[in-house]
Order: sequence, then structure tokens, then C-alpha cells
Amino acid sequence: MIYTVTLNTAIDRIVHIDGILTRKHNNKTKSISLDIGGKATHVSIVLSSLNILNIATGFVGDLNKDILYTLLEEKNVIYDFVSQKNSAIRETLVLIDNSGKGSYMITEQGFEISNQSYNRLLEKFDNCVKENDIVVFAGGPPKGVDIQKYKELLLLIKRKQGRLVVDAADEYLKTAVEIKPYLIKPNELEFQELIGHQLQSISEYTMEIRKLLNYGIEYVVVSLGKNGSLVGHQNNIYKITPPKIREVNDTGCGDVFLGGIVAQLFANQHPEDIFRFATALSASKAELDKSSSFSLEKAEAFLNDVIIQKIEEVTI
Ligand code: TA6
Repeated sequence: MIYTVTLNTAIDRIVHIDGILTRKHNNKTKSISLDIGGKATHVSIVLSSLNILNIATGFVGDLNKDILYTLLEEKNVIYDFVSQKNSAIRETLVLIDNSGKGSYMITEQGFEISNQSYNRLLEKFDNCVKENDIVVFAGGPPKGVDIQKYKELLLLIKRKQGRLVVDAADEYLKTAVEIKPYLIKPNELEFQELIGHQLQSISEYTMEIRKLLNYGIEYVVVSLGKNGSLVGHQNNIYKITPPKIREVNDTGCGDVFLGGIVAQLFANQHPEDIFRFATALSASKAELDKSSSFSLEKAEAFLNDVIIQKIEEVTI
């Protein structure tokens, strides 16, 4: 089984601006729509679109959970969240204008997780997670889930011999790395923060990636946005270059990328096939406006345009 864990779920409000977003100007909207936000929920959407059985879990607020549940059901996602009373799922405002320069994202903090809710999630994992299950933690934890509690969740998955996939930042990523997850997927800023200093060249990145592989992490994936990603697995490090696309909204690209990776991991694909598919799928997302949308057809068409190089051949 695959579980995706969004500790701080979100509902994205996608606002299309008529023209270019301008300060001190009455910017008119063209359209407003709701979409599933949060990170691991997007992984579930990818898996469900590929008919890969998975359960989306984490925390929701009971005041507006039906909005998120309706959005998830529209995407055929099976979910089993811990619902906290008198709490509301946060909103993320995603502003897209006609500049073609990408979106603005403004996220609320989210409600504070109570001890009771936290213990309910622990109990859920303790009862459900089995050996070799894939458990994906993606997104920043909310108030109420401090580093200790986050670590306790991760350690429980490890104790159950689940394969831990983590997309996190700052102290939470550091904590995850300490307990040797199966896969980590920081972006370049998160990776440099993890390492503790700026990395100026591909060779500096590969040196740090190799250290983490030797420490015992199965996959070290550093996403580089438009420049693709660096992927370390066993004794290979790859530079993955995405196809050229017409960007509409890059919100959610990293999550769809992770969803593509998890889908291929589940199918036990070869690393080059895993990241070719995940990169093509993420590229298809960038051409669409919703946070959680992507195109399997477009991804198929992009596959041959993804460039994969073993790091020795890569020149900067
Ligand atoms: O990565 C895109 C996204 O998941 C948006 O859908 C929005 O919900 C935001 O990121 C949430 O990010 P956060 O790190 O606050 O969980």
C-alpha cells in the first residue's frame, strides 16, 4: 500500500488576473477556481490517475473538510484523514496574470494540531502500515507538530519497515535525513540549507549527494526547478534536463514530480525510467493552470525530450 501524508492540508484558490498584476491598481480577476493544495495530496492525485491504490491521510479541519473531500473525490482519491473539530483547512491564494512569468503563491499558516489529533494519526499508522509500504511525507508540518513529533511519526514508519519518502525543508528535512529515509526530494535551496552552505557547481552538488547515498539514503533527488533535477541512486548520479515547455503555472510541479517518482518506484522501474517519466509529468503540469492538474498524454509526448546524463558526462 502507498500512504501519502499531508500534515497541513490546503485548499488552493486559483485567481486568474486580467492583465499584469500591478501595485496600486484595481486588478480585475478573469476567473477564480478551487483546487487541492498541499503537497502529498498531489502525489495521491497522480497515483490515483494511474490506478495505483493509495490512501491520502494527514489532518483536516472539520469546518471545511467537505470542500477538500469533494475535490479529492473528483480526482478519485481515496482518503482517510484525521479530522479536528472547530478547525478549518487553510487556503492558499495562487495568483496568475498574463505576464507568463509564473504565479504568486500566498499560503495561510493552518490550524494548530491538538495532541489528541496527533495521537490519532500515530495510531492509524501503527494499525495500518506494513513492511515495504511506501509512506510519503510532503509539505511543511503545521503548528502542533514540532520536530520531536515529526520525528516520532517518521520513526514509527521505519519501525514498521515502511519505505519513507520525504519532501520537507529546514529542521524537518534534517530530522528526516538523520533516520535514513528511502528517498528525499529537496529543492536546491532546501538542499543547500541541509548541507549548511551554498553549492556553486554540479560537482559540489554531486559530492554532497554522494555523502548522503553513502550514509544510507536510497534515493537523493534535488529538484532544480526549470533546470530539472540531480538524482543519486546507489553509485550513480544523474543530471535530468526537462523538455522545453510554455509555462502557465509552476505551482504543484514539484509535487507532481514526486507523484511520478512514487508511481514508478511502486512499479519497480529502473531509475532512468523513473525520472524520465516524473520529469515529463511535471513538465506537463507547468503548462496547465491548476495546482494539481497534469496531462498523462502530454507527459507521454515529452518522454523522449527528457535528457538524462550520468554525471561524469555533464558539463556545467
Ligand atoms: O507545491 C504547491 C503547493 O502544494 C500548493 O498547492 C500550496 O498548497 C502550497 O504548495 C502549500 O505549501 P506548504 O509548504 O505550505 O504545504
